Amino acid sequence: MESLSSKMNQGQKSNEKEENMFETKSPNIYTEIMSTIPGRKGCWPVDLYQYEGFWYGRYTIEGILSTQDHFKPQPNSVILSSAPKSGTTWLKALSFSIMTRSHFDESTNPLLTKISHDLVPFIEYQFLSNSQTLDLNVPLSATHISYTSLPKSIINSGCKIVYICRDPKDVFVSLWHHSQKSVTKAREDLHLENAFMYFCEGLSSSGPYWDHVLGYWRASLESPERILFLKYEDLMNDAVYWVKKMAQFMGYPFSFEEEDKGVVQKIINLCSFENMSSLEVNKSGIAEIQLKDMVIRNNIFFRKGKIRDWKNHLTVEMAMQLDQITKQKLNGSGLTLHAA
Ligand code: PAP
Repeated sequence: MESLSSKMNQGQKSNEKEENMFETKSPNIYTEIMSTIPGRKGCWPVDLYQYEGFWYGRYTIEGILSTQDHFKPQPNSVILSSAPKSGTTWLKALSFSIMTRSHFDESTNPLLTKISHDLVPFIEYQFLSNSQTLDLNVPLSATHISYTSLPKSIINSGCKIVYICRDPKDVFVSLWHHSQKSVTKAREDLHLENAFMYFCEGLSSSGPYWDHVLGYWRASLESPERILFLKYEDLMNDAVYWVKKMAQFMGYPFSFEEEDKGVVQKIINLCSFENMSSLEVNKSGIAEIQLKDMVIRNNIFFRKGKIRDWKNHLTVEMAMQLDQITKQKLNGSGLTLHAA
């Protein structure tokens, strides 16, 4: 980790072959397979295709196929997983800060000049992006892939997974806003009511949302030492407890001395929505990682960062309908997904 700071600052990528997690970077061979996969066009800004029971954009599926064939985690890798709009950007920032805190403080952290998505790559997009290798000095990566479609190498390696979920009502509202300023083609004509219908049907990126959550929930019950299951709302309500829990789980526990010095709170403050969304890089920056030459503006990942913003967008009937689906889907699982 000695070279981490200079590498981050210079934006260099390692050339050492053994550091390359991937054997190849060519998703083109999967294009043919895509033609056999059922799709639903014209709903969201990105047309969705169903793969192993979950809906994804076409490039995501090509990335998943390639990842399933080639991804090789390091034994100490930590994979951050979520369905979109559940708290991914925040989880990446917190995890990165926890792991690298002996190298950076709150005034030197690379998060001050890079969005967390550029520091913690998605494994399924790595093959599609312009970058050749991952900087593996920080053994962190992320994914929106469902538990059942994760590369076997992740399951078999026993590397740790941190999963985050969120009240589906807030996920939906966040997703809908995202669709209005999408990285591909904004869908200003996508009315909230129509998007709501698709979401309830399970038709959303990495959806059905509930199935995505349940896959990781059940796996976390079976292997709690391997999968830490978090809720956005818990993290918001008691960040100190959950950040300490994350650090412990990831193998980077805070020492008493660090706790006395307020390191936990400093990380929480650094990664807070208020701080992150006020940084120039996140207000007007463009993500370095490029997917098929799409230009991704960092500010699309920062909107309100609040619990229960759904109250400003959903009718009482819509909220009840979504809660009813959530109740039915999670019935008997021991999991609840409401903001307390
Ligand atoms: P992604 O899966 O596409 O990367 P993700 O980060 O999961 O997106 O979701 C974005 C949501 O997280 C936004 O929620 P909102 O639309 O309800 O506001 C965004 O504002 C919120 N978010 C981003 N960063 C933070 C943060 N540091 N703390 C809390 N919430 C955050």
